[in-house]
Amino acid sequence: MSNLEQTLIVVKPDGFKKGIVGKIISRFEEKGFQIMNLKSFQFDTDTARKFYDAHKDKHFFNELVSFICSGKTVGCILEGNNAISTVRLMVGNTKSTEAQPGTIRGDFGLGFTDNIIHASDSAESFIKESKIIFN
Ligand code: FUP
Repeated sequence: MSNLEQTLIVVKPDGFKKGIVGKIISRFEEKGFQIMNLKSFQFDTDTARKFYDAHKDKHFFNELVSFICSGKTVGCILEGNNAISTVRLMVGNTKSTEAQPGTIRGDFGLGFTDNIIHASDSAESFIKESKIIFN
């Protein structure tokens, strides 16, 4: 049984600066996901605060907002079977140092706030986040 879903990924400024946008998106294509929308852009503070609204009361909120605004990013809507949970598996643990080799965070970085990629964690997050990025 297939469970067709869409999800959003954002390659963060560290991933963009490293020049691995193509490699990251390739992994999702090779897995079988289709690219439904793709956009290169830079967050402004207001948009970033909305995007990370779920974390607004956390001690790391300002650092998170300032990091995501620090350079260009690429947003991408992916579609495929179980997209939300499968893409999260491919992304790996939030702390890159603890992310399994073979995952994107496990293979491409060592950071925590600067952990290469964001991926929606639920259907509700996907709707909210994709509206913010793709209007
Ligand atoms: P994830 O869903 O894996 O991206 O992680 P979370 O939603 O838990 O966290 C959102 C972002 O906040 C992550 F990219 C990492 C960052 N973060 C910090 O910078 N410090 C913390 O203590 C926790 C999370």
